[in-house]
Amino acid sequence: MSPTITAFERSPDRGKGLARDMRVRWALEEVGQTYDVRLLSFSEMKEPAHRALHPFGQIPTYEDGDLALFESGAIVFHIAERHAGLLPAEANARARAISWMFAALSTMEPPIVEFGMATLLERDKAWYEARLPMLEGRVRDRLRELSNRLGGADWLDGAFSAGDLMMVSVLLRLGASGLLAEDPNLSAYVARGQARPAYKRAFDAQLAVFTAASN
Ligand code: GTB
Repeated sequence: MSPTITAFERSPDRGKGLARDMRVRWALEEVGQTYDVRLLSFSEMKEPAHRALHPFGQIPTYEDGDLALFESGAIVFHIAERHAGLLPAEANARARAISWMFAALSTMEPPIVEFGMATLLERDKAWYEARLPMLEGRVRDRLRELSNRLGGADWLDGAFSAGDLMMVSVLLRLGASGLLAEDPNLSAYVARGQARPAYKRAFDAQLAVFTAASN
């Protein structure tokens, strides 16, 4: 049986692939695992039936037989552990790839989300203009450090891994800001991720949901 994930019935990003079901879809596509999607409205996400799966009433979740998971990082890690293709077999290389997953989620994503939320929700606040350079600076610092480590390599540590999948997913959130475009090396890294056939299949699938909901 295929696992079932949850996603927005109508994603606020209008199908740009920025909601966190996208990284789970991408991981499933990379390993060749078919999946079902249960679409949820914002109110359904807060109902007890969904909160039983996700304590914070969010997407994505993942159900496979007796197993129910929440948190996109835990879900992608689970998929990568259960299937070949997203984590190296050699123990040390595998541990390093997992480090990159954590780096994406706990070092890169927080300043990127904080910056994004400020530009979305705080533009009319008195403190916005004063706070923005600090938020941008934090993101730029991390991007520069990441870019230095990537250097001229295609991927963060050898072959493409779940670490790259997560890192590219997180960096994509900067798309509209122009901050990613300031770094051609990282822009090319993200473009390599987006060029993967599995990424394209996942992107098309989530876009089809938004398009259907808009018709
Ligand atoms: N840490 C959790 C994870 O990684 O799974 C975070 C999950 C999360 O934030 N889910 C969001 C959600 O369910 C959707 S992805 N929000 C509804 C709620 O909290 O009530 C976040 C998201 C939403 C919209 C855009 N966008 O429009 O660009 C991008 C990302």
